[in-house]
Amino acid sequence: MNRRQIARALTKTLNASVDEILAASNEPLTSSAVRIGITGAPGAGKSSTIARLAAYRANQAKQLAILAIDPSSPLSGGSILGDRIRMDELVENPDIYIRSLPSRSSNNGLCNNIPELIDVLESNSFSEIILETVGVGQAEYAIRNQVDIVILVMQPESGDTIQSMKAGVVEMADILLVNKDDLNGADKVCAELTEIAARGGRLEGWFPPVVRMCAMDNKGVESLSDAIDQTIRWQAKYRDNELIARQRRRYQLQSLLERRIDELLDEATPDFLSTSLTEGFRTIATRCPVGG
Ligand SMILES: Nc1nc2c(ncn2[C@@H]2O[C@H](COP(=O)(O)OP(=O)(O)O)[C@@H](O)[C@H]2O)c(=O)[nH]1
Ligand SMILES: [Mg+2]
Repeated sequence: MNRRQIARALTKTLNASVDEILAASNEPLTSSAVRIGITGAPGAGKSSTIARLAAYRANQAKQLAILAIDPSSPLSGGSILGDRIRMDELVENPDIYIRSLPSRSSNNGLCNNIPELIDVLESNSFSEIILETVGVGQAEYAIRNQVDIVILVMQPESGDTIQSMKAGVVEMADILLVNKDDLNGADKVCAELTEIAARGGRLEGWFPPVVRMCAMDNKGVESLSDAIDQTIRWQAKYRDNELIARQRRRYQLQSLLERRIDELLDEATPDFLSTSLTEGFRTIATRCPVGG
């Protein structure tokens, strides 16, 4: 992999306007990259888990790209788990590419142009792409459309974690991961999650496995990796890929249109914002087209 070239392409895409994205868009790629989204509350252990998982899967002749959409992610530098996992180990791994992205300009916990950033990675023939997202707000819902496998990371600490999670967050995961298995309360969380998983996941017929892990001591990574392989096999057999492609396109269109409207509203004068609602709406709508 040519890291410098990938980094440059990602930066260009990250900063691209709607116009530039459209001008650069190609026909859908026929990529076989598996997209894995890792979500969960801050501190649950997403970054630590990714570090273990990436090292493990890179060992199986895979090339992995990691996008950490979390400004506080230690994946961008320094060390995770104190000094237990030196980030250098990952950074120096020839089969792993890591990039940390700001989430500043977005209101859903994802940054702009995520679908296009993933395209950049897919065209660089990674076998797997891992997205770490700040587990707040709408991020969980937004990544669902962009990844094949959603892994929700939870930790035992508070007994009421699951109850207090927004309805639907647990239900949309493909794999439920209980990290920090070394702490008290892991059994309880697992039992609760197993109950939820028995109702079925977001894809009909799929029952999310509940996996226990201790990223700190590098325990359970094999089970997590197996659960991922199991999910991949199941999806290859039963998932409606055309439906998935349409859902992704819909999300992509929606986010580009939202951005375009933002661009136009940013340019609007105070006068414009004092006109009637109907007139304002029509004016913005007719200005939406970009380019030639
Ligand atoms: N006890 C314990 N702590 C862990 C484990 N995994 C991660 N941590 C700690 O949990 C904190 C948050 O981890 P991090 O991976 O940054 O979580 P993120 O915010 O979800 O990405 C860090 O202080 C880690 O050292 C674990 O298996 N057991
Ligand atoms: Mg993190």
